[in-house]
Amino acid sequence: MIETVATTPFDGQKPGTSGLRKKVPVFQQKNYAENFIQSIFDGLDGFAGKTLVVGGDGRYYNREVIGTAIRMAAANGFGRVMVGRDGLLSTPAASNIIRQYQAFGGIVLSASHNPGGPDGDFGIKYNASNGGPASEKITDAIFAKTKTITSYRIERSPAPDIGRIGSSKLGAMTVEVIDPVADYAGLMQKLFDFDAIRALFKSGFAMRFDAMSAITGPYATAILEGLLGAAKGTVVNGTPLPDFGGHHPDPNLVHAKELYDLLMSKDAPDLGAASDGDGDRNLIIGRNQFVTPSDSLAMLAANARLAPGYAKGLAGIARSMPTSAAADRVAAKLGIKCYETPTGWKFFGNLLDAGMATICGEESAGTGSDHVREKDGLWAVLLWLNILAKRRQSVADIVRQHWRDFGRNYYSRHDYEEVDAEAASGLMKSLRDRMGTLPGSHAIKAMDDFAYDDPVDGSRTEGQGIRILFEDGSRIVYRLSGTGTAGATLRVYIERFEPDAARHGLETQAALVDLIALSRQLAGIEARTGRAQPSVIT
Ligand code: G16
Repeated sequence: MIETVATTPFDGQKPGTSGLRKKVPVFQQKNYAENFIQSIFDGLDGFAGKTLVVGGDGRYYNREVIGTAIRMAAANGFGRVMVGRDGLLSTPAASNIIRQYQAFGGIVLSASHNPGGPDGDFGIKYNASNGGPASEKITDAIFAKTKTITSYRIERSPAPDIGRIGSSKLGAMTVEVIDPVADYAGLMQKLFDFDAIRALFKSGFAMRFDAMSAITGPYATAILEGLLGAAKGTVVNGTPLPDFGGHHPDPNLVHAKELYDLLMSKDAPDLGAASDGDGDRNLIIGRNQFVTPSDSLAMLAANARLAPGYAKGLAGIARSMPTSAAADRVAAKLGIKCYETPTGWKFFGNLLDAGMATICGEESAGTGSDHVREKDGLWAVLLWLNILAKRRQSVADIVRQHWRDFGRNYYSRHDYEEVDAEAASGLMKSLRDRMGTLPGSHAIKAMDDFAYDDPVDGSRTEGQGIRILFEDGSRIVYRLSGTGTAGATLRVYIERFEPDAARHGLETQAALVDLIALSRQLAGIEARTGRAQPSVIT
């Protein structure tokens, strides 16, 4: 029986960089999740009888909202819901399922790398039929619906048991509970040389994969330890927990410090890797060699042909604007285009759909390709393994050689988290106001507020971050995060290119010291936010 429940709009249900992300207690308010899910359906057209994929990263409150989403999908006329067993699907696996089964779209429950638990974060995101995060056109339509909603539709009967694989009915709709790992593992086997990677592990290659008590545990265990023969215990923190074991499932040098310390120690394995809450980010560390996400994108692109799935070469590379220009140098050498998009994986979708780019990446620990329409943590790890299996060199040797061939982009991101939102927007405004006057001073060549004209659909996206470009090619970028749930997070991206191989061995913060000081001075960060130091440096 379908019930129509009267409701009133909530303020602030505007999807950010990647869906709607809020604290769990916000989502737990009566009708809050229901309003947003109904607004998603109301913002879409033509899904009657079609398939919706539903899954999440297993964080606290996942199961409850999965049940609600299934009941609402039934009441709104979907023909079938495909849901991962126990409501689990990594973000890239959800993207794959949407594509593989030609679903109408998908609802992905995740707040990615943000902490979980009763006081942690939660999120809901809609992905379209290409498997990618909804375009701004769709998220704008959804947001408009959240402001005028008066009722939502829900099936009265409870959702079926999602703990067991199989098919059942809810009203007129079929609910299909699927193995969350199988199709994804099949896709990986098509892209990579599993025999070569198996031989690498057989030769004694040692690795540690930290799943951070999040979604990639089952995927990494099945693929690395199961299909590829990595030693038992290669995957650590492999059981997804609703609160991620009380940790912050963000694979960076702050939150994956234990892994970093191991890789810098005398007991280091050959490779250390980690993924985040929903499995789309990655961290790559070789023995004594951290690889920045921007460098990783460039190195994966430069070596992609070693993997069967990319043997024909790349159509193009795409990176988000704040990501370093290391990938641009690879594209230039390969004679292909490098596209510069705003932050947000959704901006890669059109380029991938149009066959203009094959590999994409972001400084925020995301890399991926046209195999799905999300970034993909385990994919990046497997491509690194494929490259290592073919080149039989250490990560450090591959990195150094890459810098010798292409030059090194010293690069760092400084985050000032949870600062006062008004102070942060005041800081951005003041930079914008000085756009005409700063160039000429401090060896600044140009300054702009990044805007993107999508070459496929012609749409224009403005106000995507303030870029200060220096005469020697260095760069400082300021933007406000679109994924935080408390106050504002100011991100400052600092980059300097070093062509001279004799100067490639500097410590990153030391190599950027002058630019870092200038980044604080130009924006008046301490005066405006009260922060003398960033909260996180990556
Ligand atoms: C999301 C987006 C990414 C973006 C990242 C950080 O990732 O999909 O494209 O780079 O947020 O965005 P911001 O700088 O606005 O916080 P995820 O892994 O959180 O879904």
